[in-house]
Amino acid sequence: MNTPVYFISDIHLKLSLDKDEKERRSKLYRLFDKILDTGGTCIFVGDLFDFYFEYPNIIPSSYFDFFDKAKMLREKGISLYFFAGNHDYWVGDHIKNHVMDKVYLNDDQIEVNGKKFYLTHGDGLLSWDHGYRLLKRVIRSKTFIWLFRWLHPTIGYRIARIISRSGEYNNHKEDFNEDVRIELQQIAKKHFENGFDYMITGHYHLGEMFLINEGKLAVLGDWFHRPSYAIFDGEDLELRLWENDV
Ligand SMILES: [Mn+2]
Repeated sequence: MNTPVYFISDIHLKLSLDKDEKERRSKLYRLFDKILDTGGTCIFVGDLFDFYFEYPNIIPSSYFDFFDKAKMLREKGISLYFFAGNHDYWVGDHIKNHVMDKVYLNDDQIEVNGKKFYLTHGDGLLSWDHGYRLLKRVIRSKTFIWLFRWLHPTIGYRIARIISRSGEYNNHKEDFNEDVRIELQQIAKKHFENGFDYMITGHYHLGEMFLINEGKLAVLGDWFHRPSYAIFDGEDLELRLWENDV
């Protein structure tokens, strides 16, 4: 895998292209310009799209500019990897065969320059998330997907617009975030004991990095307030704010 490796998550590209959305996208595309300069690899760690469900033979039009940019990156030798999130698990042939170099539907590991990364979008990870884990099993099941395919796309995407509004901001209370930090660090510690150097997760929209023993846990931020990303330059992992860097 070529370095530097960029890790970005929770961009939540919207289905409606209003003024705010265009501005958010232009920020992302300015980061893509930077990636074109440095070369390397770009890994999307879930919730790239606010909603993505691919019906056979149909591509959501709101994401066309992104698909163009992705194509340009790949033509210039940047590899794109995609880990599915809870908003965009339902990718199909278009994403798998035409947009990304590789798609991961589950947590996975990668190794770059001898460093081992544990990668996960992070949904359903926390010990108290029992209800969500059950829901996750259902909405990712073959039966659910089969049924959803039979909904007319107009209806399917209308439902999605309503449901996916929830993922917009990290408006959790600070004591909730503190519980999340503690638990994620415990999970990361176990991975580090098992030989991983880094753990990278999205979903919690924190934009924070934690040093745990010899390992680093990056809890990526979202792209609503203060866009950020993590970068592995071949030797070490760092969290960067978009505004300081582009
Ligand atoms: Mn998520």
